[in-house]
Amino acid sequence: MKQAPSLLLVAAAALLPTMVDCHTVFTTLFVNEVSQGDGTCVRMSMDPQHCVDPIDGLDSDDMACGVNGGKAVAFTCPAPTDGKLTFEWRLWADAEQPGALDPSHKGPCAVYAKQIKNMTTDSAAGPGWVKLWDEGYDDASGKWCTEKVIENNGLMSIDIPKSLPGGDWLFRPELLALHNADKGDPQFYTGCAQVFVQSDKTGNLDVPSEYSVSIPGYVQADTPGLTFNIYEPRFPYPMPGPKVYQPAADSEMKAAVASTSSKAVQQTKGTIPPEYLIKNANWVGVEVSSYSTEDGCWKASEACYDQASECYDSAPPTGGANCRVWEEKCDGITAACSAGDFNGPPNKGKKLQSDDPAPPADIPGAANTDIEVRRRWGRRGTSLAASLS
Ligand SMILES: [Cu+2]
Repeated sequence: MKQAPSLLLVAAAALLPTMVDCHTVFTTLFVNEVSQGDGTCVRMSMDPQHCVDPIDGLDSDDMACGVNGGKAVAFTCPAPTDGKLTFEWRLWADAEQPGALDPSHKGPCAVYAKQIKNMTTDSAAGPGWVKLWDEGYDDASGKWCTEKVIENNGLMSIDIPKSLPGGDWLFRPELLALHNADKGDPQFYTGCAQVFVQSDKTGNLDVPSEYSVSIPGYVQADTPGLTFNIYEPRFPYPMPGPKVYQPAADSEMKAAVASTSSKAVQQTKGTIPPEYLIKNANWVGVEVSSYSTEDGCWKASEACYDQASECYDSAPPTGGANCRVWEEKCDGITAACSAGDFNGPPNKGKKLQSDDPAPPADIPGAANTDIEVRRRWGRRGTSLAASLS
């Protein structure tokens, strides 16, 4: 009888890592190495239990920007043309535990982008996606792209191509885990960042059809890169999706973008109010109205808690830590009202948050900067090796 419980414990312990360590979620955008804050300008699944799960179904609209990715978040982060975007992947959305991705999850990565006319009404799913960068298996280092992402503490960076017209864009980092691909279960992880590209170029990006795809629809269950057996690999790895969009090498695409106006297009929607006291993902707390009566005091207290509710309601799985900080401010107003201090609010206009949280680790350089070199000499290393042999 002594052995039975311990065997059960061993079995339970063996199950735990696959349940907990398994998946990943894109949580945080950095612009020129500055964190925009967890969840800020990021479309991610709002379900804390399942936000790290892979996309369910290659033909699902969730392939575009993940679960809940069809709905815009309130904020769109500005980024200069030619700026660097960095995407952070986490095993735990709220970083309760460290880690980006389980080492078993080997496979390629990519970043796609789509020009958006209206961030709140345009569909993320559908045509108009271009691939800005991808990487599969690197012969030189013997590493899959996902292994490099793990080494970079979940961070991957790209430069915004200079030729992209200014305005609203969705940037879509993608990881494809192939550990079960040989069993018909390729696992896609994605999400989207809402970015306003500050450029003096205007107009539509009108790329040749070979570069532009629909998501979902750009991969199928029998796409070679999705059935690839990483345990008995036959390289080169066939990268799924369209060719990478390489503006510098394709003059006809540059011509497709009008360069008429002399100054950058101004962002009018999705801006983060500069006067905010604290930010949590896509919510900001702004100071309550000043008051000098008992009635005004209680109204301010209520208005403050209303903002707290909005904060919690809008908080993605990265958490509501700053909602709690805001709630403490409301508690302060309430305490003052109870104590008969009807002139407020206390600490009027005081910032409750330092500007930007520090990055979790050194931010890697943009992965698409050497794309022109790779294109000339063999994009995935393997073709260079083949041409030399
Ligand atoms: Cu997984």
